[in-house]
Amino acid sequence: MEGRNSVFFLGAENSGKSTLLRYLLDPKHDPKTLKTMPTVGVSHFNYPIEAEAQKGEKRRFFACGSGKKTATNAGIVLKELGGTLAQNWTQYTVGSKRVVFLVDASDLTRIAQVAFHVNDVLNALQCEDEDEKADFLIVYSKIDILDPHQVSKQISTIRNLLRVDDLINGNAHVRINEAAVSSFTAEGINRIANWLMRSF
Ligand SMILES: Nc1nc2c(ncn2[C@@H]2O[C@H](COP(=O)(O)OP(=O)(O)OP(=O)(O)O)[C@@H](O)[C@H]2O)c(=O)[nH]1
Ligand SMILES: [Mg+2]
Repeated sequence: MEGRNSVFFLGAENSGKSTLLRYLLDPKHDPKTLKTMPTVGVSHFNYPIEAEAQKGEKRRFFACGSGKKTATNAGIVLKELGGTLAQNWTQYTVGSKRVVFLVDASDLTRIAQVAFHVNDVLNALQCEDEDEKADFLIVYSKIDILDPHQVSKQISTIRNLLRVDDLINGNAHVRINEAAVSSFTAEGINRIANWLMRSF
């Protein structure tokens, strides 16, 4: 099975995956000055979650599936699948248990395509153990581009177009969470870091 301690980051081209990952890995870096190139294929990043965990509550890693939970000391691997790979995302994520899906909140032009891929990826998520759920985090990215007064309205529009409430109700095998984020202002970034810790 594809990476027990791995999390896939997906989203259309330009949705902000590489920028978010760089920020999560090194918050000292100013994302505004960071130049990213479109990701070709898959990028792997090691996330030092143990160090994070030591700051707060103690966490351990558990492998999902075998019925018996196993602690491991390994960190987690964050894997970005470039937007150009969209047609093949599920070949990578099938059977995986953790996905972060970025939706550019400032760009509704590709929302129909995004909705298609969200459904596709959700259907491919599963856990070997029927009692365990997979985790899927929808990230509404680049909220700094929006007028602050319009953020919740825009997110509500995107939620309706993606039918997020139906997805939550219709996918009993997946725990779906949401976060509105800007990698430029760091707004919402903690939600992602906390989700990463919680989902292991
Ligand atoms: N304003 C703003 N721009 C952002 C944010 N995150 C990323 N960007 C910009 O969006 C562009 C694309 O960002 P990337 O992180 O490379 O996008 P990606 O999703 O990795 O794209 P692919 O690898 O091609 O699939 C870059 O110019 C970033 O600087 C954000 O939170 N706010
Ligand atoms: Mg990228």
